[in-house]
Amino acid sequence: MGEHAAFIDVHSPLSLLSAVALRFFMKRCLAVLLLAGWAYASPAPSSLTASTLIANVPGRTTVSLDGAWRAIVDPFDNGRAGFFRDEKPHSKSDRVEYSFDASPVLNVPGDWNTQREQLMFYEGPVWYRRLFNYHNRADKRVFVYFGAVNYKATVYLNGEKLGEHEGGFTAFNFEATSVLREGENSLIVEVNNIRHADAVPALKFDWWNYGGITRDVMLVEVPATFIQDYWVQLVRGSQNEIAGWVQLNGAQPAQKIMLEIPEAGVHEAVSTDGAGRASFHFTAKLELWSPAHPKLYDVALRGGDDVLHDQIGFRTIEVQGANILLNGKPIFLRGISMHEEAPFREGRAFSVEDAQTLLGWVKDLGCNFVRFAHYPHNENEIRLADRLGLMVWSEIPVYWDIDWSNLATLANAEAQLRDEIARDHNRAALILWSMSNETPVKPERTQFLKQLAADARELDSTRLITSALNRTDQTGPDERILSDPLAESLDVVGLNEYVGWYERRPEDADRLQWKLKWNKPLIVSEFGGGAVYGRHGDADEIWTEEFQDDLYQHQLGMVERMPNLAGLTPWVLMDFRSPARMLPGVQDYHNRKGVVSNRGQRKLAFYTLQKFYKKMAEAGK
Ligand code: GCB
Repeated sequence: MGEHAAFIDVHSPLSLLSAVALRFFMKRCLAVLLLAGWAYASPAPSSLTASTLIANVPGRTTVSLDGAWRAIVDPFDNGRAGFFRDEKPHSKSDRVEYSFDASPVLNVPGDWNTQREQLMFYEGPVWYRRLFNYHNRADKRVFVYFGAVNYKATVYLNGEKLGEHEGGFTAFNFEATSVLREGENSLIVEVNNIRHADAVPALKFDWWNYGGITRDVMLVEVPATFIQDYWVQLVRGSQNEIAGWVQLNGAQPAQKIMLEIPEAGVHEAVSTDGAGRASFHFTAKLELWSPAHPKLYDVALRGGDDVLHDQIGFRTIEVQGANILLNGKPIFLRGISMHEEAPFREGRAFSVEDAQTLLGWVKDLGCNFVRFAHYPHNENEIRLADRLGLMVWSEIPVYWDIDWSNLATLANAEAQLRDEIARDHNRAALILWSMSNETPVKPERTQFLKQLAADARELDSTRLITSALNRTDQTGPDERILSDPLAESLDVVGLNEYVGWYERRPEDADRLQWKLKWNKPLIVSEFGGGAVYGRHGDADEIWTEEFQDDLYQHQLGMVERMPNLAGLTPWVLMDFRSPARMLPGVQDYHNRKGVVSNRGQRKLAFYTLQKFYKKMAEAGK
């Protein structure tokens, strides 16, 4: 008997009753679901609310809470009964069955998987505690800010719950002002990385499910009324008109705000309304940001007691037929896909040094573009891309199959998209928001993704919308058409294809002809094959560098012939950990499609791609 059948013993009268009750209950559920499905089929309900994220934390007064946190691994989730109280026995007869003080530490930022061998495969709750001293300052408000926690975080300060956050790759903050104590404070976070069918991503994905507080944690100190967010960008299509807004948060929402870009002679005064909001629109003579000239301006915003500086670049990004135009001129995106995986030590990448190494390799390849797969990456990476002149594709983890008909899942994806945009909307490097990766074509999925695309356009009218698609139709033995109906809602079409790896032979790429149903720019957002660094053999011997290199040579010949090709981001910069890649001696739980190994060694395909990009750059692409 299967283990599931053991749950209901239909021979006992009580169980029979419960089985009938269960069936009745399931019928009711089905009716509710059908109704919900009907409601869902009519205009998709957007659950977008304003983001509460504080923008530009690197430009604010912060106190770092990084470092060693006490951590209790709690596989049965017993801690919910009260770990957040951080109790200690008051007498020698007191029974308290946990102790943060006596528990070992985990470093923050950092995933737990690579910090303790026993936790490599762990999925479940871990309770983190950080004690810190704080001295209250009059007129200041304080927020606890998390760069990212995978996947769910429940945050408590001094025994009080501050809030919950879902989504492993977006930043969030909770106000702590009224809960902070003079002197010692106890911050406790329950982190749970368990996978759920209705989550984003859902149950299966091809990367390690690193758990933990994976990015920086800090206290952000702001004045009683402060500048929460602002938008300072060129109007789409214009090279000298800046339009945007500023949003205050606090009891004195109506203020005079100064927006200054001293180097461009900009000194604009605006007044916020009763909701703390002001819009502006003015002209300025600017040096435009581009890969060849990644110019950033110091932008200062002053309002009430708040003064904030940011480094912002100005550029336009548009499409015209099959072309992507940067600053009004067609540009070819010479890119590579990458995970947020740490070079050399493995685990989640988080630091400035990680970003410098990874993006250094991207630059060495001759790229002007990078795809941050498959979720929003840390702020260090995007800020460095701004400085290095690398254009960026950023995506949310709507990956493979998820629970498309579930409204809560849609709300979750929308919140992740909103917060991704909230953090990065002033970065010149960011040119493309991607809604999804390799999602199966069906009506409920297309409706879900169209809703996300509409949200992204509502939140950001200046950037381009894309998605990595992979459904193609055969129109002849060597002819394919990309016909996913989602493409209709995109500015730029992404295509993942694995000719020579998951299907056919590498040399078949020489004969394949591709067609696109829409006259839109196409980015080949993935192709590739696996190779173990240092393994050599003939070009037809799988897992060798020669095999991967040969595949790249055939692929590059093919993609060059593709209609509307505006860029490519082969899969992938560096080998990365994945639970789905088990072959001993070859994969050992790593996806080996990197052109660089996880030890930083360059495979043959690295040089082939580098040569191709050099040729493209010389041809003015
Ligand atoms: C894909 C996915 C990517 C995988 C890759 C692979 O299509 O988008 O996440 O890692 O293929 O290696 O199979």
